Amino acid sequence: MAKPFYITTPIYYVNDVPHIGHAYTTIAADVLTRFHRMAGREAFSLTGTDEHGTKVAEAARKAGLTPQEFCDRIVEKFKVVWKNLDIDNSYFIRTTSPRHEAGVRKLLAVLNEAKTDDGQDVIYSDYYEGLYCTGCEKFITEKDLVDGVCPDHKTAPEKLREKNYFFRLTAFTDRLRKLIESNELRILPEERRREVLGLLKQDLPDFSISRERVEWGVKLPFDEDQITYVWIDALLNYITAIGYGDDASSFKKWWQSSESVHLMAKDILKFHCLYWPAMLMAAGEKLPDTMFLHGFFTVDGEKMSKTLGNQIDPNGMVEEFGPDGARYLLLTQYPFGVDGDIQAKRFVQQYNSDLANDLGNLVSRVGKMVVVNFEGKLPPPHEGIEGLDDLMKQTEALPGLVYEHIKKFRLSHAINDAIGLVRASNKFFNDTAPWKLAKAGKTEELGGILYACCEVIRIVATLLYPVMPRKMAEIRAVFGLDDSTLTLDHARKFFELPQGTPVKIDEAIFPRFDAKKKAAKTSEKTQPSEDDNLLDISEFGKVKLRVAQVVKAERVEGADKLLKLQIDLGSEKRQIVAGIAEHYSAEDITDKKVLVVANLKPAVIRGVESNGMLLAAKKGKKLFVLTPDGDLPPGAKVS
Ligand code: ME8
Repeated sequence: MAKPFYITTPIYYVNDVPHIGHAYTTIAADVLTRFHRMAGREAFSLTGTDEHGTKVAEAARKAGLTPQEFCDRIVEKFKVVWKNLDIDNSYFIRTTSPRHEAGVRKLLAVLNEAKTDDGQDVIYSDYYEGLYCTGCEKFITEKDLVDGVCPDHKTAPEKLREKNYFFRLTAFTDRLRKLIESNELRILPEERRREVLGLLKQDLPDFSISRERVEWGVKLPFDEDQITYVWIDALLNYITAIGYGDDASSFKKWWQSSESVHLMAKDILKFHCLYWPAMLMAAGEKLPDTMFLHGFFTVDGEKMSKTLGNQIDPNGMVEEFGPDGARYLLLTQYPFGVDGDIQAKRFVQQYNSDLANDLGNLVSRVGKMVVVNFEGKLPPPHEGIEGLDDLMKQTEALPGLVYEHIKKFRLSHAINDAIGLVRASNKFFNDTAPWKLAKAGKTEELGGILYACCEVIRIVATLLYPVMPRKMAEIRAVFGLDDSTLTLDHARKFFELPQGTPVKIDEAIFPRFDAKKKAAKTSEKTQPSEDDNLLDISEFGKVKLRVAQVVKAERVEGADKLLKLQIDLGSEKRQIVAGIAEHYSAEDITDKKVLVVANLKPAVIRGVESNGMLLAAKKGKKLFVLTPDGDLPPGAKVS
C-alpha cells in the first residue's frame, strides 16, 4: 500500500492579491492531489497565506487598517479564488492563526534546547549589521544592488544593526549535502538540485531567525523582545497545519508516515532547500521527501508585477473560460518545471482548438451518432476495423504513461499525451468515416467505431479529471458514470463500458469561444441590464423570455450598481444579478413580477453567479424594470 501523499504550495503573501503565479502552483498541487487520490492513495493538500512581517504591516498601514484587519480582508480573496478555480485543498493555513503561532513557538523552543553534534547550541544570539530590503524581507549585500537599489523592488535598502538570534546552519551543511546527493532529500528538477549542491559548496553563513524592530509577528518563546523572522515563521506552516504541537496522530500520519512534497517556483529555493531541512534536522524531525521547484513565467514576455500592471487575475480567467478552461490553459502554456511565457492572447485560440474542437467535438459527434443511430444505447464493440488496433494500443498505454508523468511532476506532458489520444481518435473517426457506414447500413462496423471512440472518451475524461474536474465529470455523465468509477484502475481497462449503456448528450461540453461572444459577454459583465446586446431578428426565437417573481433581493458587496436577486420561475428558483441598484432598493424589487431572459449561459458578475437577465427600459437616466401586465404566474412564457 502506497504511503499517504502530502503536498504543499507556498503560503502566499497577503500584501498582494492573488494572481496567476499563485494560481499556477496551486492548480498544479490540486491536480497532483486529485490524481494520487484517483490512483488509490490518501492525499492531503495544503495551501494558505503568509501574513506576518514588515511588508504586510506596511501594506496594512497604507490601507488604513490594522495588520490583522488587513490580513482578514485579503485572505478572503485567496479563499474565493481557490473556490472559483475548484481547488480542493484539505486545509488552509494562516500564519496569524493561534494554532500556527503555538506550533511556531513550540518548534523554536525545541531548537533553542538543541545541540549540534559537537555540543554547540543550535541557536545563539549575535549582532547583525547589514542592508535590509523590506520588499524581499531579507538582508541583501552590496553586490545584489543595481544602481544602489534592490533590482526587484527598485528601493534603496536600509542599513540595520540589531541583535538577532542565529541558526547554526554551518553545523548541518555536510549532512544536508549528503542527503541531497543520495536523493534521500529529492530536489527536482535536476537543474535545481545542482543549484542547491552548488550553494552548499560555498561558505554558507548561519542565518538569523529573529528580528528586533519588527512588531508584526510571533514572539520568540525564549526572548519575548524578539519577533520570529517571517520566513522562519512561514516555513513552519508545513508542519503546524498538520498537527505539529497539537495533534500527534495527524502529524504522525501526514508528516512522519507520508510521502511529502513541497511545490513552489524556483524563487524561494534557498529557504526551502537549505534552511528548512536544516531546521528540521536540528529539531530531530523527518525531512520532506521531495522539493519540486517549477519555473518562473513571464507574461507576454515581461516579468509579472503589480507596478507594470500586467498581473492576470485568475478570477477573470474563470469568468472567461470557466474553472476548467482556466486550469487547463495555465498548465499547458509551457512544460511544467522550466521557465516559460504566458501569452494571454493565445488563450482563446488554444481553448477553441484543444477543448472546443479536439475534445468537445469528439464527444459531441460520437455521442450524437450513438443517439441517432443506436437510440442512445452504446453499440457492441466490433473487431477488424482499420486503425482500431493501433488506437486501442495507444489508449491502453495512456493511463500508465500519464501516471508516470504525474509521479515525475510532468503535468504538461501528461495533459498533452491525453489530448494526443483525443487527436488520434478524431483521426480514426475521420479515416473510418462512420457517417458513410451509417448511410450504407453497415451497423456493426459503425457501432464498433463508436464503441471504441466512447471508450477513448471515457478513459481520457478519467485521466483529465484532475485537471478539469467539472467538465470531465460532465463528459463521464454522458455514459452515466459517477465518482464510484473515478479511479485509475477503471481507466486502465478497455471494454469497461457495457453494451447498451445509455449515452446522453445535450449541449456542447466546451462551447466554442468567438470574439463576438466575448464582446457580448463583456458588455453583459459590465452593464448587465443595458439594452445594447442587439440580436438579429432570426436569433430572437432562440431567446427564452419568462415571467419571474423576485423572492429575495440584496446588494452585491462592493458593487454600487448590482443587486443579487433570487427569482421564482415556476418550475425552478434561480439567482440573477441585475444592474439596477441605483434605481431600485432591495425592498422595492422584492415580490415584484419581472421579465427575464431565462436561457443565458451562467455568468459570474463581481464574483456572483448570474443565471439570466432582467429586462428593463430607460427613460433619460432613470431605469424601469419591465413588469407583466396582468396576474401572470411565475414561469409564464413571454412571446
Ligand atoms: O514567496 N511564475 O510568497 P509569494 C511561477 N510567502 N510561479 C509564480 C510566479 C511566476 N511568475 N509568481 C508567483 C512567498 N508564483 C512566501 C512563501 S512559503 C513557506 C512562503 C508562485 O506570494 C510560485 O509558487 O511571493 C512562487 O514560489 C510563489 O508564487 C511566491 O509567492
